[in-house]
Amino acid sequence: MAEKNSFFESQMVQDFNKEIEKFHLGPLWNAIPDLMHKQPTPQAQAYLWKWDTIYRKLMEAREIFTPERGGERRAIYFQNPGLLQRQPWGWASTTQTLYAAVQLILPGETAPSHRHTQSAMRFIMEGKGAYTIVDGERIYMDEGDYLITPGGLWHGHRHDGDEPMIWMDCLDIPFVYSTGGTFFEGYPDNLQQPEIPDNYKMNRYQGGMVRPISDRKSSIAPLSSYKWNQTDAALKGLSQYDPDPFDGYAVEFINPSNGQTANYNMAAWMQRLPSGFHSKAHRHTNAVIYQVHKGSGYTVIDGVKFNWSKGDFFVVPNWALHEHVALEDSDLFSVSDLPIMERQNLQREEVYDKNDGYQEVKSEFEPLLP
Ligand code: GTQ
Repeated sequence: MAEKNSFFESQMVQDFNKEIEKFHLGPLWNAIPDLMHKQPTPQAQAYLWKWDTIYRKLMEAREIFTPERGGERRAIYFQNPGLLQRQPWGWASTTQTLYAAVQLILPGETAPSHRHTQSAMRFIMEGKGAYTIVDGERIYMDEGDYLITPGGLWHGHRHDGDEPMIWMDCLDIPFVYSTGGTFFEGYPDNLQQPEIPDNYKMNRYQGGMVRPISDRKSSIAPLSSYKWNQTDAALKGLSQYDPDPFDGYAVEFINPSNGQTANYNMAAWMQRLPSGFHSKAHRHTNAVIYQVHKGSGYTVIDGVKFNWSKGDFFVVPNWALHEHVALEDSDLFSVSDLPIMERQNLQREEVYDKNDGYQEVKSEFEPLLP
């Protein structure tokens, strides 16, 4: 090996590497260890943002930025510190493939309609009275609701209620960016007006497990909003029995016409961890962004303890060992790039088999506070 290294470091090889660079050519012998490491080494890091910090900054943004002034949404996104250095275009995403943000809309505000090739989802954290209009359907949003905005559909938001509303956005922005497939278009006339009855899609799917016969071949999910009371009912039913050893009681938001994930590139889950639950550790290729909807506890990620409580966001990067511990009854919302990994045949999973399946905690993450 020493011989090999000295060969690569020899003047002859180094000079040649430099020489071909002038012609925009690159030597594979230099690149391969970085390009093809033995297992995933994502630049995205395990990280956690405290709700206190997020909330404080949203309240500051409230004074500084308005959708009227900026013609855009008041959203603050999560910049993974590991990706900051990497992105030459000056912004960092939350994981390698996904972008997540919190969005604040105040009574009387309008977020103008637009459409883009990226797919979006929203998870409603606080407030009521705002609606989104997606592809001409007005959908009212309440706490705990999960909504999808498939790529290419017009969407804008409006708040006619009387208290601030905050939700989580997640989009496949970095993934679409890396493919070069980005298109974006503003709606010509501020907010697209409803073109079909309010809550039309939800009304067509009241039965839950039956689909209208016209939807046998739907590819875009024919349901746009997944109400909290149904998610909660599903979790209550599930939690009468044994939990999944890694994820507790967990359900996935699906496209009811074909059983696939509701959003083409993003899998969204709600998982319920009863007080005292301690999952076994495992790792998988897909990276996950968590939002603590309820409760408190901690997650051990590659030996580091991340304490979480209601409102916090945290990232489990690709291939990082992780296990969850609930200190009170907790609900974790999460979104991941599982469908991307599965479709590319990149998904792998590995159970941690040492120490009864629990990691040794080596240190504790120190979150940045406002
Ligand atoms: O609300 O439509 O955080 O288009 C990023 C892009 C939110 C939205 C984001 C978007 C939106």
